[in-house]
Amino acid sequence: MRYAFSLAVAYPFRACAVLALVLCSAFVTPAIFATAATPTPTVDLDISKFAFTPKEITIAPGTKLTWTNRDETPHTVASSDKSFASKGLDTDDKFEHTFASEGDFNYICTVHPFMTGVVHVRKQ
Ligand SMILES: [Cu+2]
Repeated sequence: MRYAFSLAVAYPFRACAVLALVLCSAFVTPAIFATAATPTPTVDLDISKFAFTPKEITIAPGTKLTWTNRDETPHTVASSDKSFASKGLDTDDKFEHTFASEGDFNYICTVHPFMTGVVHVRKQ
């Protein structure tokens, strides 16, 4: 069930569809979960020289972004709408967030608020 939980976190709508399928099926097997799973698309971003790189990015819903701090200075990744926030990231620390739904997500480094970035989540 831990797998089902992570599926629900990463793909809430797909998880609902899978759940409906399970509830309707008299022949439930773990294979249903295995065939429903698709790899999560991932994109890597850098935090380097006091900037998010790329500063602006457009992704499809369900994409996971991973920020890596390449600076010697601690940084954070924190959205304006408080939908995600990292802890302080030391050198080479990573922060991941999966964007489930469409929208524009502005974020900053709370230590250096002049560091800004934006994620556009759009169906493609
Ligand atoms: Cu910073």
